[in-house]
Amino acid sequence: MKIDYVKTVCPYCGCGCGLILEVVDGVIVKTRPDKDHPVSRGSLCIKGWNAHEFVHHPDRLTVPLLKKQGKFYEISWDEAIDVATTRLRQAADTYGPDAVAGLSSARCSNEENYLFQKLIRAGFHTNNVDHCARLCHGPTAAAMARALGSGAMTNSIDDFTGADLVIMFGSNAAETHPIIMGRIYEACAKGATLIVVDPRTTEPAKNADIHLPLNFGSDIPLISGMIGHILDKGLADQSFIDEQTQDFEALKDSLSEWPMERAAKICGIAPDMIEKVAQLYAKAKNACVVFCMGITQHSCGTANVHAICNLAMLCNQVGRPFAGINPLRGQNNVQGACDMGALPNLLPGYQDVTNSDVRAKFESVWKTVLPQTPGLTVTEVTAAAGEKVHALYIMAENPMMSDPDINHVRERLGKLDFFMVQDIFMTETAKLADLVLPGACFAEKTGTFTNTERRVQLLRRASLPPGDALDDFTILCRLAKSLGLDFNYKDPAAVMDELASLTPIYGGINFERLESGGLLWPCPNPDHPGTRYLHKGSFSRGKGLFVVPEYTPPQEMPDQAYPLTLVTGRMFSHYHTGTMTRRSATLNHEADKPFAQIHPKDAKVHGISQGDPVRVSTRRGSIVLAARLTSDVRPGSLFIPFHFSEAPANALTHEALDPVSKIPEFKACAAKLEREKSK
Ligand SMILES: Nc1nc2c(c(=O)[nH]1)N[C@H]1C(S)=C(S)[C@@H](COP(=O)(O)OP(=O)(O)OC[C@H]3O[C@@H](n4cnc5c(=O)[nH]c(N)nc54)[C@H](O)[C@@H]3O)O[C@H]1N2
Ligand SMILES: Nc1nc2c(c(=O)[nH]1)N[C@H]1C(S)=C(S)[C@@H](COP(=O)(O)OP(=O)(O)OC[C@H]3O[C@@H](n4cnc5c(=O)[nH]c(N)nc54)[C@H](O)[C@@H]3O)O[C@H]1N2
Ligand code: SF4
Ligand SMILES: [Mo]
Repeated sequence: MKIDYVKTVCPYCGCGCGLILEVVDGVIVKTRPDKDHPVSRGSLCIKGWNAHEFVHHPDRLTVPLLKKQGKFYEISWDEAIDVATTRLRQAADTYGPDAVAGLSSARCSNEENYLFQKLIRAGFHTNNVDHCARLCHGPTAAAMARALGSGAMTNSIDDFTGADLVIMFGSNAAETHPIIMGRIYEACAKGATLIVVDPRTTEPAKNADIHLPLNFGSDIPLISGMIGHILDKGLADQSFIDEQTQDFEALKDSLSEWPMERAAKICGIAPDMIEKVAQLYAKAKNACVVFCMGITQHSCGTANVHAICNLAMLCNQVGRPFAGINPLRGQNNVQGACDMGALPNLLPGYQDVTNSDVRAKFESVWKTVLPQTPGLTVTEVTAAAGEKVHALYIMAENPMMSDPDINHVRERLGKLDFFMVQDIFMTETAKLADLVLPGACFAEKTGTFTNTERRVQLLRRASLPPGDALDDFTILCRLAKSLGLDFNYKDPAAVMDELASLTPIYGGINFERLESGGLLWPCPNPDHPGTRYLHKGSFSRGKGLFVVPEYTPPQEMPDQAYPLTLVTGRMFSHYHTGTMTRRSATLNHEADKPFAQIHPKDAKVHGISQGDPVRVSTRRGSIVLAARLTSDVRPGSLFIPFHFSEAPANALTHEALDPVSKIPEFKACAAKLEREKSK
């Protein structure tokens, strides 16, 4: 019997915890925490403790599959690569380069993301490449890059422990970033004040010093009320504003629109409470803002993030250890997928595709001519299926569960000439594909992930992929070579060397340096120790930019026919579209059925008791699930996690988009509730 212990990184959330996989004769039998890991320090959440459970699941895809007359047939890799090459080329030859689009993945490694966007850009001369960050922190990237010069967390995870005040907007980190929540509680134990802004009474809200249960989508009125009060009381840091920022006057002028009574009325929080929180934030020695999907997944998501940046700059609570603006990045490698340029307007390292010097640099190394106009976003790609886009390649995303209004998505994907999906399971999306390629999971590959604090970390292979499945790096190299590209990389380390040579923020990173705990970018050269916090002394863009946020309420408000507000989101033991966690016996045991959180008052109106089957409907669709009565949701609202394919929340959501970042409004639409009659 051979036993190995392999150190690697958790495949779920952006905390990026360290795992030790115990491997007996090639089979992973256990996951343990890594006590030496700088982020998780010997802890893990329930998903991390059970991260191995889906790996050897019998449902894993093991052979390439080709659909003929509606049925899948097993084929060889040679044939699969041949079909992919021919059909993708055919679409480009018939309709032009932009007829091809690719969705890359925040679940895959940096090296795989780098290769994916290079394959799409160099192979087809289109910038139609994007990934799920669009559905997540797209507004953060747009607003923080504009206001500060970088869309990343300005602090590192350890910084939370030194803050005097933490204010969390729309983040349920106890369930979604549990190890980071632990650090925030560590600060509280040392006396820090915790303020939670969330319409629901989440676990962080229950443990907070102050919970502001604001109305849905009303963060701009709340923050505007706070900013007005801070100015009235002379608590703004005027010398910081004068020296380090610009356009403050415009923001100041815009406040005439937000007298306290109006702000308070729209957000539903009493004026004295808004004033109290404003004073606490402005007077704190070091305050960290944390925010997540409650801020971004709105049709005014980008404006919401601008409001947060304004507040922090006004009070000089950014650019120091323990003080800053911190979007908690969701997926294990969503920071990395963005860093790698899996985005339609940016090449690796946030270098603009429209800049000819930037293109020239990549063209000389990639030996190609790059397209200069930005491509389509995730939400635009599906909308253009069958019109502008005729062939689509998805690596490790499951839009038939994660995009808004999936009935519409299904219809559109059906219009493609050619659709290929590379996944580890036969997902709801893969079922619609013409060609399905079996990839390998985190435990079966080497490479790097970049966590939410910009920490680049090594993944190490613990077991082999099942059957004929191949790791995504190998699949991408085979496909690229077949397309005539020069993808002769010896291994993922060689990809990192190329990307580091072209991407200044990763310039000093290589696999050897990552052996001991990882490096936080920017890390521009091989002697650089990495960067703990951003915007030291001045903002990355020069002066911090105040931008007046335009407030727009949610696009679909409750009315007579659909009187409730539906909020969708997450729960502790499951992850996203459930492909992995719902195949983990332990995690599924925690929650094996879809449910809706309903306030007892609303339940009473409809004669609903705990556990009853209920039907939730919107103008898009309708699902049946169990009632979970709780006063954690406000009367007049419902909360449904989107992890359950038997009652997919995205059958209900709508496609209202934030005009700047194109993120859908997952956090609010109008719904109705009925008790489902027993059959
Ligand atoms: N267990 C688990 N962890 C995960 C994930 C998972 O699927 N499962 N996914 C990962 C990913 S990719 C992401 S992006 C993160 C997301 O992590 P979070 O953003 O923390 O999770 P959500 O449940 O989407 O939403 C957070 C909160 O926003 C609140 N909210 C809704 N509307 C508003 C509003 O108008 N204003 C304010 N202030 N708050 C509002 C909701 O009530 C909810 O409690 O989690 C990551 N971690
Ligand atoms: N209603 C509603 N919808 C939402 C949200 C919400 O709050 N509410 N949140 C949105 C957010 S923030 C996000 S980030 C998205 C997430 O949306 P998705 O990215 O579509 O969701 P995942 O389930 O993470 O899908 C990842 C896929 O990759 C596969 N996979 C995992 N690892 C590997 C690998 O190494 N190789 C390969 N080839 N495949 C792999 C998994 O099996 C899975 O099918 O959902 C969005 N959708
Ligand atoms: S907190 Fe996130 S990274 Fe850490 S073990 Fe849990 S899911 Fe994995
Ligand atoms: Mo996300």
